[in-house]
Amino acid sequence: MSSKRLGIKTIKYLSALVIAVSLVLMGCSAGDRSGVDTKEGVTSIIGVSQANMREEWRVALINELREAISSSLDIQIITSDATGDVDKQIRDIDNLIGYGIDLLIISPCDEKELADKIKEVYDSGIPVIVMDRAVEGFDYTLYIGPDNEVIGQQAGNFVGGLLSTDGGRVVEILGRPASIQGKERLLGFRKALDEYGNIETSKLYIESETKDAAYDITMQAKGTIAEADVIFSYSDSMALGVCDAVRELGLEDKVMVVDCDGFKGADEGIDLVKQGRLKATVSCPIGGKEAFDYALSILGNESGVPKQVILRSNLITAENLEESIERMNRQSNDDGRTIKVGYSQVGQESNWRLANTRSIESAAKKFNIDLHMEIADQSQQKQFDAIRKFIEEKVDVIVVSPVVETGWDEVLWEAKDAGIPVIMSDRNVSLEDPEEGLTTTYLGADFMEEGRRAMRWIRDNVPADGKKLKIMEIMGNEGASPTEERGKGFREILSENPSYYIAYSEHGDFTFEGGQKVVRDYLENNEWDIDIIFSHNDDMALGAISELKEHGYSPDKDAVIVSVDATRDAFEAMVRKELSCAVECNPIIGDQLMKAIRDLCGGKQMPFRIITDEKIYDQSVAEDYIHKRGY
Ligand code: GYE
Repeated sequence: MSSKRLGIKTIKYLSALVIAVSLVLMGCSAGDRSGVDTKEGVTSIIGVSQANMREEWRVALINELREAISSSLDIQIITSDATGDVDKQIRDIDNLIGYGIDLLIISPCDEKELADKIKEVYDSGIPVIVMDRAVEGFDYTLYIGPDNEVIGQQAGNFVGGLLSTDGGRVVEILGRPASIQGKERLLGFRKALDEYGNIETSKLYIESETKDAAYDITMQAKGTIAEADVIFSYSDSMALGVCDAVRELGLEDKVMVVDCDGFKGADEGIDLVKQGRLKATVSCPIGGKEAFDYALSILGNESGVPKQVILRSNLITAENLEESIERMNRQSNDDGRTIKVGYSQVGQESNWRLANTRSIESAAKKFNIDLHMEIADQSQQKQFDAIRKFIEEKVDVIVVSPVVETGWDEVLWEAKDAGIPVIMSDRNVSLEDPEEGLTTTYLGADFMEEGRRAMRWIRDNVPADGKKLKIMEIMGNEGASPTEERGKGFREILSENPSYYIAYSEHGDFTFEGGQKVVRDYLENNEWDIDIIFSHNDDMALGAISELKEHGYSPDKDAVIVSVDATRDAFEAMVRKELSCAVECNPIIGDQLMKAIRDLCGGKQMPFRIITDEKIYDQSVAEDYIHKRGY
């Protein structure tokens, strides 16, 4: 199969050239600090581009950053307020760069409009932490923010629970159009409410998501409001307008109001719950302290900085108000004591897994963790047995890398009843009721994105030339989250590219032998007519390569082979021109995991998810990187 492939190196070189030229032309070259009145001893300047300073929580973000930085004499921040204007935010960013900042923290006015600018800064070599609203793609250093759909689900679950016995009427107050985060919260709210029967919903639309607009619409809709049991609004500012109108209408004792945001200011979510005017609020975590901590790690070139940190939101009611406030303000007070951890590891099925185990074992020593690891040889029953053993041993924390996604509720309830927190590492689980808090956090990769990257590389580097190219998919073990999600991500991009299709798809269970068997079985019943192999991991790809050569075929010529993991063996196969492309899935997550465990035991609230940073490599760059590979 001949193909005129533009490798990643060529694309990167061209884009870097364009960036460099544009930065110079736009006078946006890395600035000097002559314009900045830096304090004595300042070694790094962090630029903060805030979308606006009109919304309380954005002011709170700046205050959290300032408070965090106040203890660091060698760091200075320069903040800018875009006043909600995209063009001004772009100018603000150029000005901050002109001051010679070493790192940019940005909360974008509009994540779509700012995506190119953020990429431009990131590509220029200045680290970028994006907050609150994630831009499309991954062209930034780190994203820290909430999961707005989960925030809506938490509100929906609460309202559903309120009305589950006798049913009821729910009125939604929403913007027309709703903001991005509003849409995501409504999606989660409705998904959760749909789980409850006998609840009627109606919608009141407002032109702007403000207190006054919410007040006006609530007053105008007096009849509807008088019939309602619950009014839902997805922001504190709208909720205040609703609460004022409900009070004006004399309906406070009849109608409950539930919202999202849960900010700490006067007449904001937490205060309104305290006043008894909100039945519940779901907090939207701000993340200023987390952003600063990670900024220090990035400026210090520390390894293991994740790609995304999805902060945890909490349902706050009058009943749990004090505890919620205490938990939100609690910082990790890690006393350095030895922490006993029970780790249930999937198995030893691949080089990736062996590297993952080594990373966890070495990190445990670094972080004073007493690690008890049990290898399950890809058996879920063995994992159940290990978890029950850890419970008996009264470990402080249980960590699980689950062989499959489902079937974990019972044993996780046993851990919860024993008061032992459970962290999901590398792979995640699918629980019957995710609300129950059976797992504390998930630390691992975005497998969907890995699948998308594989198919995007094929689309961009394996031209169909008018033909329909046949793909063989070699999948991991059935039911494992990397198998399910890599397959989904791959198919998402495949569906946009009709010149390619999956002609054959079989499980290879992430092992070398499994990859060999898939190719052998195919050849027993078919002539080799596959154009592309997409393998869910390197071991199966290398097994497929071995089998093809056994049958006299030439990998990369008789089939372009794309794999996931990017282990050293994969790089060697790319240097040999046998493997074409390797999508990275980083197993070296030991340090991040042990830091999360120490934070957890120190009392700090864990994020929902910590997603690792990953790249993609092909033959054009394999020689450049092979000597730098950590696994
Ligand atoms: O891709 C594979 C290992 O769970 C991400 O499991 C991990 C996968 C990895 O066997 O090599």
